[in-house]
Amino acid sequence: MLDKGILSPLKLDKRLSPELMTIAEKVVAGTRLSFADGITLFEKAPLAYLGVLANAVREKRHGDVTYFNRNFHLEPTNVCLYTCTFCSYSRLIKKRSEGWELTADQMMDEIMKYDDEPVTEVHIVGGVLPQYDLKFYTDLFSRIKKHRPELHVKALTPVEYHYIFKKAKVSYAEGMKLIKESGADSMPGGGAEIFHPEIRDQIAGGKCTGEEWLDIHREWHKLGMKSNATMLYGHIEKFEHRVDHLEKLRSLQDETGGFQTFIPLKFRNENNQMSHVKESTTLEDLRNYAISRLYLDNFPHIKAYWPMIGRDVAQLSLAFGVNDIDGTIDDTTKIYSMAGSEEQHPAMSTEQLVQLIRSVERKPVERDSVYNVLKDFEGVEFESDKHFKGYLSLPVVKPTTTTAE
Ligand code: V47
Ligand code: SF4
Repeated sequence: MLDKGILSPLKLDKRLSPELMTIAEKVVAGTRLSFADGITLFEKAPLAYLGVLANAVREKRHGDVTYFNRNFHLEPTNVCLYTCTFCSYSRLIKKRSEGWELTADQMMDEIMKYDDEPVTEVHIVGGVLPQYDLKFYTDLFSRIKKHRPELHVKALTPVEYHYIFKKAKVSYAEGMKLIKESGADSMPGGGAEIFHPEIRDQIAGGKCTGEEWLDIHREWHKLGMKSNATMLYGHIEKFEHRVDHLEKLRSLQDETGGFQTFIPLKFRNENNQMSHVKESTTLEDLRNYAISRLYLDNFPHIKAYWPMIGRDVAQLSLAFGVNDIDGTIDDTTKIYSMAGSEEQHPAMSTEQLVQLIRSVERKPVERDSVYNVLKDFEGVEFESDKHFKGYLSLPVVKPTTTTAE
C-alpha cells in the first residue's frame, strides 16, 4: 500500500478521467493492473501522472537508492546468421570478412585486459555463428572461471542457447544444466525484442520464438539461477504488443521469481534495415519506463541502459520508475554504437556515475550482479563534489532596476 497522499495532486487535475483515477487508486492499493489498464496508460495517461505513480512505487521499493555495477562487455563476433531487421549486425553476414570472429584464445586475451581492473562482471553478447557451439561456450565459461573465479559471467541469451542446444541435440533443461555447470552465473535480458508473433516474425524471424525465449528463462530459473528481461520498443509494434510482452514476463515471474531486472531498450535506427522508422521521443521513453514500473509489480528492478539513451535521459528516468543505471563500462558493445546510440564512446568512471546519480538527488550504490550492496558511497567525497552545490542552489539573478534618468 502506498501513501494515499500521492492521490491528492492527481485529484486536483480536472483533466484526469475517472478511468485514470481508478488506475491510480489501484496502484496506491497495490492492486495488480490489468491488460486493459496497461493499454489505457499507454494511450491516455499524462506524463506527470505516470511520473507521480511510478516514482511512488520506486521510492516505496528502493527509496532514493540507484544501483550501478562495474562491468565490461565481450563480443565474440559482430556477424550473425540471423537477419533481424533492427540490428546492424545482420548486414555483415553477406560480407563476413568485414566483421570479427574471435577465437577462444582471443576472448581470453580480452578478459585478461581487465585483470587489474576492479570490475565484477563480464557481459558476453554478440552474433550467432556455427563455430560458437555448446562445447565452445562451456569450455570458454570454464576457462574464464578458472582464470578469475570471482568474475560474474552474465552470458548469452535464449537466441544463442536455442541455436546451440538444437545443434547439440539436447533439451533446454539439459542444456541449461551444462551451462550452469560450466560456470555461467546469470543470463542477460537480450533477444526478447517483442514476443508477439505478429511483430516478432517481421523483425526477428527465424530466431527463437517468444515462447521459446520464455521457456529457456524458465529452465534457468528452475536451476535457482537469475536473469534479466528486455523489450525492444518504439518501432513497428503497437501498444497492445508492448502490454502483451509485459504480461508474459509478469506471469513467468509469478511462476519462478527468477527475474531481477527489466530493461526497456529504445529502438535506434542507424545502419539497419529499419532506418526509415522514426525513433521514439524522450517523452515516449519516459512514459514507457513508468508504465513498465507500474505493470511489472513483481520485478524488483527497472534499469535504464545509459549508453543507449544518453546521460541526461538516464538521469530523468530516475524520476519515472528506474532504480538502476547499468555499469561503468569502458566501451559499449558495438551493437549499439553501430545502431546510433547516444554515446559513441560511452565510458563513465565510477566517480562520474556517482555524480550523475547524486546530481539528481539520488543515492548511488554499487552492487554486484545479484544486487548485493558492495559500496554505498555514504560520506565519500570526490574532488568534483566541491564544485557541485545542488541544483537548487544556483545563484539567484536579481532583476536589474532601471531608473528613469
Ligand atoms: O537483444 C539490437 C538490442 C539487445 C538494436 O541484461 C537494439 O543487463 C536498440 O539485451 N536499437 C542486446 N536495441 C542487449 C541487451 C542488454 C543490454 C544491456 C544490459 C542488459 C542486461 C542486456 O540489444 C538485443 C536487441 O534487443 N538491439 N539492435 C537497435 N538497433
Ligand atoms: Fe543476430 Fe541478435 Fe542481431 Fe538478431 S539481434 S541479427 S540474433 S545479433
